[in-house]
Amino acid sequence: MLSSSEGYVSGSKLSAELGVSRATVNRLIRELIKDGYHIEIHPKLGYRLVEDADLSALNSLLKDLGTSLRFYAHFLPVCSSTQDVAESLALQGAEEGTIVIAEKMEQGRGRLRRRWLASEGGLWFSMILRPPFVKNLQLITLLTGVSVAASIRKSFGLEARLKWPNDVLLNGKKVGGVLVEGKIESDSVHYIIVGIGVNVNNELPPELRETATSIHEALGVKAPRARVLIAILKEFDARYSLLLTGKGKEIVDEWKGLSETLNKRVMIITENERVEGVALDVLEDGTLLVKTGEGELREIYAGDVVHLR
Ligand code: BT5
Repeated sequence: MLSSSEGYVSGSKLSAELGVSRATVNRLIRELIKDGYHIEIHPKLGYRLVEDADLSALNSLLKDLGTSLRFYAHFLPVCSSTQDVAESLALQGAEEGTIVIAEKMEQGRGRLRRRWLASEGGLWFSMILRPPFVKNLQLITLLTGVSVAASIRKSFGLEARLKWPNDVLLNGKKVGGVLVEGKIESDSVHYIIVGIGVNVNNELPPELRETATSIHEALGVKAPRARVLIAILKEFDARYSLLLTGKGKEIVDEWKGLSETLNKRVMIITENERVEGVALDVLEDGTLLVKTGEGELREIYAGDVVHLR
């Protein structure tokens, strides 16, 4: 009701149409606000949904998310790459759960220093982690992708899927990407920076229109970014706990259930070669298993996947 009306909707109208008391309306509105919806409350006029508020006032929402990780956000109207800002904070000792979020990035990046285009209206953020061990860190990429896909599914009912290793897809096009960087020495992790980019309400530049999409494009209306962010953080928190407690298999199983890559003919482009075959499985450490035309089984640790059909 709020999203289909331009202005305020009165508490009495909401309570009459929903068949619940005014007190229940009030409680539900406060729950929506906690979930990241920006709703203005006017003592006489009622409630108004602000379509996509800016992200500068996030910390009041992050305070009591009930997650194991404690999140704290630094908001920047513009920056080079949130990865770089987060890294310098990590080097200064910033705690696990520190987030750097930008309205737009001038030097956003993907893997292998590729460009990530990040204009206003999207969700671009980096999060500092300090996991206590080095084992299975590759799973952080997979668990982040699963968290983004799960958030989009639960928040908007859209069928987000995953492409190995780090793409989130909607209708076969890229809606989000994950970049995991970090500093690790022998057996200790100094920090990990998880970068997450989701096209929410940002306009896609012409060169991406064939291959990329946004939540706005898929939904037909603008989506509240704070809502998307909070959903991602909650989903991430739950799965990061799985990783820390040795339950990586659950992450991989969930990833497989959302995968668009498995059982497809794929071409894998790695640093030194191209491998063509069928994507058979993802192993417990996140490695992709491919069966080539010659019947050979290959384990792929890193690379780009092209879905052939
Ligand atoms: C990724 O790399 O998909 C990781 C993207 C991570 C972005 C986040 S945003 C917050 C944080 N700060 C940063 O500076 N980065 C992280 P990769 O798999 O290498 O894909 C890169 C490719 O995606 C590019 O070569 C383009 O083809 C395409 N691309 C660029 N911008 C895009 C966009 N906005 N939406 C969809 N595709 C895009």
